[in-house]
Amino acid sequence: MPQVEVSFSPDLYPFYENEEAIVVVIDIFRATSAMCAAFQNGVKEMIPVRRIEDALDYKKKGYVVAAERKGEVVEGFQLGNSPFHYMNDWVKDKTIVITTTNGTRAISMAKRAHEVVVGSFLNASVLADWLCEQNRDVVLLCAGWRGRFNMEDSLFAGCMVEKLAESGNFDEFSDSAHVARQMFEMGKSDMNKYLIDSSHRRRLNGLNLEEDIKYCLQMDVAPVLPVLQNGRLIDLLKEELLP
Ligand code: 3SL
Repeated sequence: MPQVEVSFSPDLYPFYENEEAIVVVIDIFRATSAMCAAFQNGVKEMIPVRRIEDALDYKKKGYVVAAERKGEVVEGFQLGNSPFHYMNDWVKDKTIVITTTNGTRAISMAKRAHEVVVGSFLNASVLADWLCEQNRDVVLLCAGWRGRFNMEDSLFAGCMVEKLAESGNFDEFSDSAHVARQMFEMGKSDMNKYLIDSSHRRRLNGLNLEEDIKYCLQMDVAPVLPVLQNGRLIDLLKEELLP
């Protein structure tokens, strides 16, 4: 039976890299939550890029481009990293290029894996159900903050470990998975309270983004499955429904 590991930071990822595994990229505040919100609101595909320069090249070609650094929209770009930026009709059926501080870096690091999928509390159950059907090793990759551990991504990793363990489809859980699950056990009854002192939360609060935080901590409000195919994220659930 397949195994589950947690990479608590992208800088640890080389130790967990496994080309046969599915990698779940996690950036709860806010990149992967914003991506799920975008697909839930009808975005057709998203092209994650690592550098602002790459984003600028796409912008020159006429693409809609989202760019975030230090929690703020980068000057000269239309969109940033707030889930609320994607909650309007004009994003429907659009291709959106996106670069963020940590989230798109983690996606880019994982691209050699068998499959790369975006995870957040917003799509937790759909994601867990899909992972259970795949019968493959899973690496939960926390985007963290500039290479460092963060609480919110690790908490979500624990949520996934709990769901996968309860399914009975996975039998090997590494130490990293056990620790993440213990965090989720401690925090799940009130995640908002558990994360009250987390560093990125304080950073976002300083930018008056408390509403973003509350939104990102909701369970299953965006049941989508953003999967990386040929450098583009598409919603696999929507694709499967197409005739
Ligand atoms: O690091 C990232 O990719 C972002 O999610 C950071 S922020 O929430 O936009 O500050």
